[in-house]
Amino acid sequence: RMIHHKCRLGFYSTSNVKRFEVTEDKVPWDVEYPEYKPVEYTSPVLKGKPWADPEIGEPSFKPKWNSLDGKINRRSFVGDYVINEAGYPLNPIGRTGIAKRGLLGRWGPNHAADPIVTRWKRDAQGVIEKNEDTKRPILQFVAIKRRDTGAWAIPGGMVDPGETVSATLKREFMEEAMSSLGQDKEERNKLEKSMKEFFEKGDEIYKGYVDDPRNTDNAWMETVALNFHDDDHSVFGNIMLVAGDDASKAKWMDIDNRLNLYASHAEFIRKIVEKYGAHW
Ligand code: RP5
Ligand code: MG
Ligand code: MG
Repeated sequence: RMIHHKCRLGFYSTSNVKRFEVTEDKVPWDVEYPEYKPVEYTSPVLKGKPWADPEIGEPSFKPKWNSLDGKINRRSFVGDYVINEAGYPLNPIGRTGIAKRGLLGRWGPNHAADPIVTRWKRDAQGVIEKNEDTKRPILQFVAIKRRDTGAWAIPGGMVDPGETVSATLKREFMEEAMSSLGQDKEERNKLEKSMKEFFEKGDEIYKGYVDDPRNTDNAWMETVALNFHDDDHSVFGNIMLVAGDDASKAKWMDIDNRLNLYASHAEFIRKIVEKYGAHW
């Protein structure tokens, strides 16, 4: 049974709202917890945002839970989620200490996509570098530093209504890690084309719930994470990573067991390490 950690402890992400304490054993909804009084919190930033749902109970708001609601995907990868008596969807993993939406725009699942772009670490001669202890080759991935929490992360983002996951993967990667301006049109087109090809063939690494610090009892993150491997540096060899949008830095980060990343991103990376037998 999955349990969440980063959306259960201390203060709600980038706020001064303290979560109601939920110990690990009290996470599942089927464990009785009569004293449970989650703090209600919806960030004021959601007000009037076209990408955010209206309040539950607003007469015009008739969400189709657990289904494709027009262009909005309200299905969960975890399975059908429960709607409580008051009409609020319940986090499929369990209690978080916060009720309402927090910073998340959608009630229920908020769908994201995470592009994990990897390559082998090579020295100046192009020889793949191995770790001295494990003798295994070292993988690198494109990491960005998030502006909201300052944590290093995969350059992922939300799937827009009606958008395909593959379009989100490429768009978010280019926005957050390749925002170099001042290129001429021809160069820009060439780059677009090469990225389009590169992001066509990925390997699905994870699909499901994310232990995101923004999760609440009624809204949570889910993602599809795909790995795109530039084996011989032929795609990214000449491309400079430039942070943009909600990222303040972008770089190739060496992968090992000290990785400390946003949400459950290190778990996704770990799966890629296993796939390639790389150093950890
Ligand atoms: C995480 O939040 C996902 O794994 C994805 O990386 C990210 C999407 O949210 P934003 O980057 O758009 O804030 O849960
Ligand atoms: Mg983004
Ligand atoms: Mg993002």
